[in-house]
Amino acid sequence: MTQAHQFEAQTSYGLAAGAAAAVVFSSTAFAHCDSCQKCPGSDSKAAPVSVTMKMKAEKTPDTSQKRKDELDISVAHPGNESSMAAGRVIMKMNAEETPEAAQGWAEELDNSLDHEAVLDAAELARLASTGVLPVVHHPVVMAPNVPPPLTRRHPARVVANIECIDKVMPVSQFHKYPYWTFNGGVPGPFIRARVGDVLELNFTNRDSSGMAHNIDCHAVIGPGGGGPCTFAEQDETKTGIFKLMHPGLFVYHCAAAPAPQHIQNGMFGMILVEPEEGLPRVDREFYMMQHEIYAIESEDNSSLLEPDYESGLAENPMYVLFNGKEGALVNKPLMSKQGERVRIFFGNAGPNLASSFHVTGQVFDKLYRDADLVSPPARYVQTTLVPAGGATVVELNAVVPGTYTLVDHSIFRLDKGAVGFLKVKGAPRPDIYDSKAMPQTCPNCKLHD
Ligand SMILES: [Cu+2]
Repeated sequence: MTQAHQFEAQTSYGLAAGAAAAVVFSSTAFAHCDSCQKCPGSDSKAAPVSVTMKMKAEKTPDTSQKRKDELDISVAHPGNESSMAAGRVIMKMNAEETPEAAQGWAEELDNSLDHEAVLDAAELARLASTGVLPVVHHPVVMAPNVPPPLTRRHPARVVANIECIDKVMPVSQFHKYPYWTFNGGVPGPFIRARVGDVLELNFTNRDSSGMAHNIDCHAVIGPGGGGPCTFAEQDETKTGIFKLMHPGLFVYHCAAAPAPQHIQNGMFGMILVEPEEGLPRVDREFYMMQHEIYAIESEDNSSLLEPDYESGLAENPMYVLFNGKEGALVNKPLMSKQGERVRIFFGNAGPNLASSFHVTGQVFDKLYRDADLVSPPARYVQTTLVPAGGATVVELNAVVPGTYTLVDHSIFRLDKGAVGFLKVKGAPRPDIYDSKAMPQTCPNCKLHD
C-alpha cells in the first residue's frame, strides 16, 4: 500500500432467519483522498471507487433485530492502480427489511433477476389486481387519426392487437418501397391508454418473408421495452403484459436485429399514456410521424427501392417522410376550421435524424416539450427539436384561415419529402393578416399551397 485513502460506505442487506449466508456485494463507495492527485475526482476529494466484498455472516438475526456489521477491506483504486485504499464499510439491515421479507434471498446476491425471491404481500396484491381490471379492446386507428380522448377515470386492462404485414407501398410519385408495416400502415396504429392501465400487447407476425419481429415500446418499463416478450417468428403471436407507469407520448418500434433496418422499413408507431386526469380537451387531434429511408433503386426495376445499409451508416437518406410517404399530408392535408384548437401528436422514428418540427405561419401556443405531459407546457414556441426515438405534443389556435406548412426546419429535407399541410377554413381576418396587393406564392414552391 503506497498511499492511505480513507473511506466509509454504507449499504444494506437482508438475511433469512436461521441462515448463515455468504453474501457478495458490489457497491460504489466514495473515497476521500488526502494526498492522491491521480484518481478521478481527486480535486473534489471524492472519487468513486468500485468495491466488491465478501462477508460471512457470523450471527443469525431474529425477526426484530436491526443488524450492523462492519468490515475492514482493501480495494484497488481506479486511475491509480499502484495504490490501494483501505477503509471500513458499515452494513446495516434496513428496519423495514425483516428476515421474513428476505426469506427467499439466494445465497449470492447481485443485481440480476432472482427467480427465487419471495414477493411481499403488497406486491402480490398489486399483481393480483391486474387480473381483475375491466378489459378494454383497443380499436385499430391509423394516422393521421387518433382514438377519441378517454372518458374513464379508472385503470383498465387495454388489449391491443398489432400485426406485422409486409407490403410494397409508394413512398413518392417515383418510387415504391418494400415496407414491413404494423397493421398495414406507416406509421403503425395509435394506441391511447391511461397511466396505471395494464397494456396487453398481442403481437402477431404475418411477415411473409419469414423475418422475426418484436415491439420495443418506450412506455414499457423493463428490459428491452418489452421486446423480448413480444419477439415473434413467422405466424407466431406473442403477448406482453405491461403496466403503464408514466404518462406521456411514447414511440414504439420493432427492435429485432438489425434494428435500424426494421425501423426504416416502417415498423414504428406511438402510444399516448394520458395522465390520470386526462388531457385538456381540444377541437382536433392529429397523429404524424417522421422517418427516413436509406435506399437505392433496384437494378431490375428503377421504381422499386431496396434498403441500403451503407447510406444508413452515412446518415444520408434518400427520403425524409411524414407518415410514410411523400405527399401523405399534402394530398390529404390535416383539416380544421377557423377558431378551432388543434393538437398534433408528433413522433420521430429516426432511425438517424433529429427533427426540427415547425408549422409555417403558426406558433405553438402550447408545447409539451419532449412529450412531457406533466410539467406546465412551454408557450409560444416557433420550432421544437424532436430526437430520433422521441416525440412531442404541440397545440395551436388556427385563427387566420389558409394553408399552413408542416416541415422539418432542417429545410433541405423539404426536397426529400418532409412536408405536409394543415388547412384552416374560415373568414378572412385582415385585422391580423393583410396586404396591399394580392398575396402570391412563388412558382414550383413546395412550401406553399
Ligand atoms: Cu421487425
